[in-house]
Amino acid sequence: MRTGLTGVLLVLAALPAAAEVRLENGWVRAVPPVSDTTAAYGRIINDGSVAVTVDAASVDWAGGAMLHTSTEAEDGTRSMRPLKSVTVPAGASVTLQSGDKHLMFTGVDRIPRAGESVPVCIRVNEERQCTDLPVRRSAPE
Ligand SMILES: [Cu+2]
Repeated sequence: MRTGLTGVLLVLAALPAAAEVRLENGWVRAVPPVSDTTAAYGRIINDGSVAVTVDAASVDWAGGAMLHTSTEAEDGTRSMRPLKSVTVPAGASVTLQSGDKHLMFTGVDRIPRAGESVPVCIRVNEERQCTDLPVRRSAPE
């Protein structure tokens, strides 16, 4: 019995655990209520020993959630485009920030207000990971 349990624990330990991935300083931007899109930012940290891929996002308070990146053309105009995935190497991090990679939410039914917190899920190595993020007007210091 005891040996069996140890075996199971060893197998679990060998899996690339999504729990080793965390979002530091995550936040959702508070936007005017006339808007129906907003974005989330933060630093995805991979404390594990294998690279992880984030390839989807989902929330229950918006029609769409996706990974986006923002690029600046030579004439200074900015545009956003969907990103298929973001890979975070083992022991490294990727920062989602304004003007760069971010989580984009479209078709938001009710724009979350500053001071609230809303659940945001990302798919890390095929596994959904959810966390409550604070809604703020600007990035945390
Ligand atoms: Cu975007």
